[in-house]
Formats: sequence, structure tokens, C-alpha cells
Amino acid sequence: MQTPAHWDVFCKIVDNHGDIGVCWRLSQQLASEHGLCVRLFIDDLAAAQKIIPQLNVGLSQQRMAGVTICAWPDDKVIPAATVLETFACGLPMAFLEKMVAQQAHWINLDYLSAEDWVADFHGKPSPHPQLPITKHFFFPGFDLGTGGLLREQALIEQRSAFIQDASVQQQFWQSIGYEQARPKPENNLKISLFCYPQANSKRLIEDLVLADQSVTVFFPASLLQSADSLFPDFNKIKPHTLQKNKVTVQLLPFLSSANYDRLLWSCDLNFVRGEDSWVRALWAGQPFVWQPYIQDEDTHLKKLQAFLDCYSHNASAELTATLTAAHHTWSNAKEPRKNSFYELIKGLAEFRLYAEQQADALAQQPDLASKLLSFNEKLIKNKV
Ligand code: TRH
Repeated sequence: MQTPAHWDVFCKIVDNHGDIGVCWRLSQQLASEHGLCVRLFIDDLAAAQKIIPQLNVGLSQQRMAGVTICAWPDDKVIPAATVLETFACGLPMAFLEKMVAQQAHWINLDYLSAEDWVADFHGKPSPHPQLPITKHFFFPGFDLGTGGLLREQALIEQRSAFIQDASVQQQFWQSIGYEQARPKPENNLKISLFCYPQANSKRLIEDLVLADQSVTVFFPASLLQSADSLFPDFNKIKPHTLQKNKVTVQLLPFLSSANYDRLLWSCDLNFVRGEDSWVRALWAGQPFVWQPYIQDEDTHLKKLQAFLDCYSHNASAELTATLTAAHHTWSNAKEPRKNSFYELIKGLAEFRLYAEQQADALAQQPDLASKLLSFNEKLIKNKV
């Protein structure tokens, strides 16, 4: 039997949950699907607990889901054969020096973007300015010339099984504290809402009220500060439930990763943000609106447009226009377009079919973890 290859993954939690969300998901996949021996180094174990609730922050090393989770390394730690830095988080100098001595392979996993330049930069080397070691950039992306998208092998099957089983769905709703009305009103629209405070929520709520349709909006209670501004003239009708006209807001606890996926699979429309929830929404195969992480000089708006261009390449002109208007209204305060969410809701049937097709098409491509392994093989054989 072959000895498993050793990988070290480095994660710095800058803010929010995307960094650790991606690192934890990828580390588990490398261990469980590819049989690697993975250590995940995290700079802030307490912050990571939000995504890995079972984490014991008092332990500097612990094993979970086949991964060894470690506190940021001290000078004594010996690097693995392959070191995956994530989002240019920086590696400790003493660790880097040992990597040089061991001729470890060094890859940086970058942020996801649909911009054209990504394929050109994917896989490119970047020699260290002082040390004789080279880092290689690995860019996730939407086409074959990039590093692909994170997707567990069984994800699409798990989604299909869930969608086909009404009793499992009912159990899910109960487990997150939501009593679904029975019999289900045919036109009750379910929307999950995960956004940054800058999102144009005022316009969304106005359009939902205008749609004059029964709507339930699922919103993480932990973002309640923004909920005050999001739902200012709503009445509290029950604990965790707010209402205005036909729009009900159901406040949710922060869900486990598995339950967050189930929520995305169950809703008619998902508002997602950043990176990891965005990719999960793609795989859900349901209509979604993505809000990019806000960057200086409106860089995020370029990322947004690049994604819209890439995602809607096979969509009808009407659907493309609807998606563009809704996304720009949501993320670009300078460019709100009237009734854009109203139009989005009216066009959900077409969007649903399209989202499903896009998820299926993207799932035909190799996933990010598999591509990362092939890339590392090339590094080992000096073929990059
Ligand atoms: O939290 P984010 O805003 O993370 C961001 C982005 O990754 C961004 O690119 C990065 O620069 C910045 O962090 C530092 O959004 P994201 O990426 O969607 O991560 C949220 C994670 O939280 C994702 O793994 C889904 C998870 N989640 C749950 O597990 N349960 C929940 O109930 C919710 C609402 C989210």
C-alpha cells in the first residue's frame, strides 16, 4: 500500500467566514476523497468555531473529519511535502526556510473570479524575493483553463436525493425550527438571504411587497444588526418571526454547512455573498443573486460583471437583462434599476431551468480538489 501524501493547508481568518469555509471544505475533501494526510493550520481557532462548531479552541492540535487541525505553527513544525497557502495569507518565515531545505512544493490557492485574466495567471510561478523557492498560483474558475470549483464528489447526488424526498425535507425544516405551513400554499415563495450590510435590501423588500405574493425570507439572526435596517417597519409576530403584508421574515440560527446546503436546495431564490456560499448556490441549481465581497475602487463590480457575462452566456436576452438588473441593483448603489427584483420573481421559472442546466454543465468539469492534485503531480514531475 502507498503511504499517503502529506499536505499542509494554511488559513488566516481575515473577516467573515469565507476563508475558513473554503479551507475546511477543501481539507476534508483532500483527506476523504483523495486519501491525503492533511494538516490544516488556522490562525484563529475561536473564529473558526463558527464553521467548525466541534472545535476545541484549547487544543493546539486535534483530529476531526480525517483532518488534523492545528494552531498556527511555531518554529519546530516540519513542513509537509506540499504546502497550500490560501488567499495569499503568508507563511511564517521559519516554516518557509524549512520548506526550502525539504524542497516542499508551494501552491497558493487564490480567490474565485470569472474575469478573463484568471486563466492567464492560473498555474504561474512566483519566485520568493529572498529564498530559493517558488510559489505557484492556483486560481479557481469557471472554465477548463482554470482551477475549477470546489465540489464534493457526492454533492449533486445528495442534492437530488434531498429534492426527491418530501419527508427528509420536512425533517430539515423542523430541525432548523421552521414549521412549514401545511398544506403548503402553492405560491409561497421561499427566499434565503445572506448578504453584506451594503446590499440594496430596501429595494428588494419594496419589490417583494409589490409582488403581492406570499413570501418567506430566511435570514441569519446573527446578522440582526443589518436586519434592523433591512426590515425596519416589520412587526414581530412570534419569536424569530417578522411580518409585513404578505412578506414573512424567519430569523435562523447560523446553520451547519450541511444544513446551509439544504436551505439553498429548498429555496426558490437564494441571495449569497463572498465566495463559498456563492459556489454552494451554483451547485444548488436554484435561482440566486450573488453579492461580491466589497473592494476598493469598485473592483468587486468588475468581478460581478465578469461573472454575469460568464454565467449568462447561454441565457435568453430577457433572462440576461433580468439577472443583470437584479445583480446591479443589489450590489451597486449607484445603479439601482426600478422593479428589478419584481421582474426577477416574475421570471423565476425560466431562471430555475437555466440554473439547473448551468449547475449540471459545470458539474461535468473536474472539481477544484482533483485539479489541485493533478497540478501538484505536475509540480513534482517538474512539468509546470
Ligand atoms: O463570509 P463571507 O462574506 O466570506 C468572505 C469571502 O470569502 C470573501 O471572498 C473573503 O475575502 C472574505 O470572506 C474574507 O461569505 P462566504 O464566502 O459565502 O462564506 C460564508 C460561509 O458561511 C460559507 O461557507 C457558508 C457558511 N454559512 C453557514 O455555514 N451557515 C449559515 O447559516 C450561513 C448563512 C453561512
